Amino acid sequence: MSAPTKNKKLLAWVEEITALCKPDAVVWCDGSKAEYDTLMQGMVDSGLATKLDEAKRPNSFHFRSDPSDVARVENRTYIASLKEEDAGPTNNWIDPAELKKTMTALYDGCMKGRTMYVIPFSMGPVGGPISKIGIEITDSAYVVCNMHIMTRVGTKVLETLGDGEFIPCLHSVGKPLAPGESDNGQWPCAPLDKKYIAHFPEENLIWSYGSGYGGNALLGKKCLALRIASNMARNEGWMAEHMLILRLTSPEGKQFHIAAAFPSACGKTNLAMLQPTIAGWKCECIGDDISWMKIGPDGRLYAINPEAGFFGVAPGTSAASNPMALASVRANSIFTNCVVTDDNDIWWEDMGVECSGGTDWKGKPWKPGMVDAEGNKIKGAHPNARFTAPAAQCPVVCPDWEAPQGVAIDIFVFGGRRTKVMPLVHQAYSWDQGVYMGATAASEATAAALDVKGLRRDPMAMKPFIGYHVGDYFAHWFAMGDKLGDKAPKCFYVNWFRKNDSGKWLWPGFGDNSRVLKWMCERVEGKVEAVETPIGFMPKAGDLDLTGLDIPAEDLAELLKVDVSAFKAEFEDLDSYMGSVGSKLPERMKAQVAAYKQRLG
Ligand code: SAT
Ligand code: MN
Repeated sequence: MSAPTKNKKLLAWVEEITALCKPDAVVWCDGSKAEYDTLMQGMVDSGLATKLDEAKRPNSFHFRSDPSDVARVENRTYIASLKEEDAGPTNNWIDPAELKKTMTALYDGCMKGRTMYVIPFSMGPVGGPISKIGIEITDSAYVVCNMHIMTRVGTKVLETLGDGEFIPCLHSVGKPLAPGESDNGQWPCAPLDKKYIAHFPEENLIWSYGSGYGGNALLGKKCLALRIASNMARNEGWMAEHMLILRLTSPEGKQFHIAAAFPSACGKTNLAMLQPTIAGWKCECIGDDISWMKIGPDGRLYAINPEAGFFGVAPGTSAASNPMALASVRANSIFTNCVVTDDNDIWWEDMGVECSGGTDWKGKPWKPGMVDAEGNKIKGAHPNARFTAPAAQCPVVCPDWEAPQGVAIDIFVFGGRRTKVMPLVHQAYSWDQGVYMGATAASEATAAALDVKGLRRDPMAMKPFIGYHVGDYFAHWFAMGDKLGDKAPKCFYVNWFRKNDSGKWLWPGFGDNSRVLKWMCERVEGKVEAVETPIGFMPKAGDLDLTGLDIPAEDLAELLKVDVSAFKAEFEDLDSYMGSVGSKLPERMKAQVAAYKQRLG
C-alpha cells in the first residue's frame, strides 16, 4: 500500500520501524467502518474475538486476554528522562539510552508473521486548538479497533497533520510468529519481565512492548494524553489532568462546568454520567477520564475531553449505579474479560441482572455461585474487565462534548474514599489551598477505619500519570493559578464514602451527589454564605438541598463535622508524604501545610 501522507518525518519513522520490527505487511489505517468490520471479522475467524448476539448486543464483540495481561503494569512503566531527577519519586526511571538499547533488541523482528498497522489519531476534535495528533504503530488488530472507538482515527487526521508534528507511539504485543505459526485464538503478549511501557519526555516519544491490554497498549490514553501531555502542558503552560468533565445546568438555565479528579474505585465514571435527583437540574457528560485545559482569550480555563470513547471498568456497572454507562454499551462496543452468557450476551458481577451461566473470562464454563477448591466464589468477569464504547452513545452526552475550543471550567473537585474523618464537602479558601487539597487527596487502602497508615495519597489522582517530577507538577499548578488569577476555577474536596460507627453509609451517593454539586454552583455564583472551618468553607445548615431525602439529623451532623483531633492525628502522615516529594517541594506547598496546621491549632 502506498503511504497516504507526504509527511517526511512520518514516512521516515514508518520505514525505520518496518525495518526494525520486520512485519509481514504494513497497513495505513483509514479509520473507516469497513476497516473496523474487516479487522473484527478476522479476529472472530481466528478465534480471538466472540461476536455477541446481534439482536441483544448489535455489532459488539468480546475478547479474552491472557490471564497474565489484565491491567496496566505500573512496575514496568518508565519515564526515561535524560536526568533521573526530572522523573522524580513517583516514577520509575531508566536511562533512555540504556532502555532504547534493551527495547530495540526486543523490537528487532518482533512483528514477524504479523501485520503492522499505522494508526493516525487525534486526541481531541481533529484540528482543534487544544487537540494533538499521534501516530500509533501496532501489530494488534484489537488495538486498532479500540483506537477507532477511543480516539479519532483516519485519513482526515493525516490531512490535518500535513507536514506538522505528531507524537510517535510504537506498540508491539511482543510475540513474533514463526513461519506457519498462528496465535490459535490465544491473546498474544510477552512475559512480565519483557513488558515495557516507556516514555521519553524530551522527545515526546512512547515505546510500549509486550502487553496488549488497556493503557499499556491503547497509547493515546494514559501514555500520550496524561504522561507525555502533562509534560508538554508544563512546558507550554496548559494542563493535562486525570479528570472527568461534566456540565450542570440549573433550573434557570445557567450552565456550570465541573472537572473532577478521583483515584480509581471512587465512582468517577458514575459521577461523569450522573443523573441529578434534584428537581430542574440537568447533568451532561463531556468526558469520564481525561481533561486537557488551556487558558482561552477571555482568561478562563477551557477544557476538552481528548478521547472519543469510554474505556470503563465493567464489574459494578448496573442500572442502579450507572444506567447511562449501561446504555452506552448497548451496541457497537468491545468487551474484554467479561462473561459471555449461554445466550451469547455479556455479563459481569454486580450488573444487576440475572445470569444463568456462560463462559468466564478465562474461557471456562461458569455458573453464578460456583466456588473453587477452597470454597471461594469464582468471579465470572475479571475485576478489571472493561467495555470500550463510543462516547456519542451515552444518552446524556453533552451537545458540546466535541466543541473544539472546549468549555470554561468553573469548578475543580478533588476527592478520595474515606469511611471516617473527611467530611462530605469543603471548599478551599484560595487557589493555593485548592492545590494543597488536590495534592493531599487520599483514599483508605484498607477497611481499617482509623488506621492513618492505611492512607494512600494520590495527588490529583495523577500519581501513576505525572510524566515528570511531582514537585515540579505542584509548582506548575501554582503557576497556572497565577496566570488565571480571579478567573481560576474554585476548588472543592468531596467524600461520598463516610460511614457511621456501625458501618452504615451516611450519604446515599450516586444521583444524590448532585445536591453537593448544586451547593458548589451556588457558592460560585455567590448565592450562599458558608461556614469557615479549619479545613475550609463548609455548607451552612439548610444550604445543602436535601429535599426528598430522609437523612437523620445526627447523620448530617456527622457528614459535616470537622473532627479537629482526627485531622491532627494525620499531621505525621502529612509530613512524611510532603517529605517524600523531596527538595522540589514548592515553598508555596510548605506554606499551605503550615497554614493548615495553624488553622487546626
Ligand atoms: O487501562 S487504562 O489505563 O486505560 C485504565 C486505567 O487503568 O485507569
Ligand atoms: Mn483513569
